Amino acid sequence: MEHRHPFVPYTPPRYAPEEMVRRGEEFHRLVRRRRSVRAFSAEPVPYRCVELAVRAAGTAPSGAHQQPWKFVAIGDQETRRRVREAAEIEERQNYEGGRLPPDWRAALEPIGTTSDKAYLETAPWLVVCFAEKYGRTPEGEKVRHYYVNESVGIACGLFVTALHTMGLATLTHTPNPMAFLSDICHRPTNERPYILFPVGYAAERAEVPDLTRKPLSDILIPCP
Ligand code: IYR
Repeated sequence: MEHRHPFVPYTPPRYAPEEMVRRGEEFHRLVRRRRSVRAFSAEPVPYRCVELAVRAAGTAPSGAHQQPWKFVAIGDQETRRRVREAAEIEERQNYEGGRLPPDWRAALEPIGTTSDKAYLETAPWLVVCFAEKYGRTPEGEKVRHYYVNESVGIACGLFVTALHTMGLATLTHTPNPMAFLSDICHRPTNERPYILFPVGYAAERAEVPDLTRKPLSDILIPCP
């Protein structure tokens, strides 16, 4: 038997053209100030803020509305220490053990990353996003998921933006490989670690590389 959702009216707000532009400019002014941060303050952050960021992430569009994401919030100091330890074991292989291919190393050179991942212990929260490669029916049958990467990527974009709007900092960290996160977070095999986010306030004297963003003309192309 085919199941269809009932359809309900949808009436998003409409704004006058000047107001549309004003709102767009205001949002851009907000998001342009976001930076990936690698130096965090140890100051506690209310769990409520993590909740709100995950709520925002959960509004993302997803393939067949399957919402194939799961966010695990780690606040406990000892667990954060274990994550740091495991991540650094992998990263030492990458940076010092020669596992990073030379072109990848060269691409990272300008941002100055190393195998030291102290921020994984300093930030008061680690939030691990898992992507559900497939789902399960209540009877335990596998359910195929569609566009998992696209869906979870958009959810993570909303997560990052929600944190930024609250004045919090994060970093999209993808320790490679990151299977250890499944063990530490006790996640089942249908869930693949996707991004590890340290969440907190930027350290008082945090510095970020002086990067510039591509001009609009490089990223918006009128179709010829
Ligand atoms: N996962 C490593 C390497 C790394 C890769 C990319 I692409 C970056 O933008 C930054 C780092 C690390 O976290 O150091």
